[in-house]
Amino acid sequence: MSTARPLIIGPSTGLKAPYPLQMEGKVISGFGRGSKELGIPTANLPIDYNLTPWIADIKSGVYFGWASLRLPPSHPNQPTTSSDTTATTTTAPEAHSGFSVYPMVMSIGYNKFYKNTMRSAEVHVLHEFGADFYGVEMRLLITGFIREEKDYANLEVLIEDIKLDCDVARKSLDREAWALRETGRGTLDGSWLVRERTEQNRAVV
Ligand code: ADP
Ligand code: RBF
Ligand code: MG
Repeated sequence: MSTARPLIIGPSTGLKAPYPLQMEGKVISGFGRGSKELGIPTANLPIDYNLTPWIADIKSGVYFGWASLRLPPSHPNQPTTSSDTTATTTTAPEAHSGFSVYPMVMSIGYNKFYKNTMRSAEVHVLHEFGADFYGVEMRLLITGFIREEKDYANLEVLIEDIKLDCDVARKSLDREAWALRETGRGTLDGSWLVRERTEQNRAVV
């Protein structure tokens, strides 16, 4: 058993500095360790120290927040072409950029359990998808830190801890000051997640 830890992170009044942190990129292949088979697929993002300088200084561990995905029309979960109403209700009606918003939990670190030598950023989106979304644009609004990265005696206890992280993320985000204004359920500004194009993209076009 893992030791008891709080199910809610952060004050009910809202995020604390330095949050929110933003990150974006296209989903890449990870280590192929079969996270999916474990029931915890993680969408990996490249770490770019130029675009997100803060990532060099941030401590390794588990973070939570909101993710947006620009799923192609062919994807079964694309809100405008499918019967997936969950995504539609969490997306701003005025957001026509094609991004859908979901809660997420993520790991930034070396995966002590696997003794990686390179830092990775991997996101478990708290939603069931009908198909993979490799190559898709993902944006993250990181709202807080859950816990430090740990080593584990075996895979079972790692998975148990990750499931608890998912509960913590869901519960913590399910408060007015932490839920997105774009979902109609909160006051947190998530406009960056769904907007058409970021300043960074604009600069390279
Ligand atoms: P990899 O080692 O390539 O990252 P994973 O087993 O971690 O493989 O699976 C990750 C892939 O699964 C993601 O890139 C994405 O395409 C897909 N996927 C499906 N559902 C989810 C989800 N809820 N969260 C994250 N990725 C998901
Ligand atoms: N790996 C670790 O070695 N230690 C951890 O504490 C750890 N925590 C994680 C928490 C979350 C929410 C997620 C999504 C992943 C975490 N990982 C951790 C990474 C995990 O090892 C990785 O997803 C597996 O390698 C499965 O491929
Ligand atoms: Mg992965």
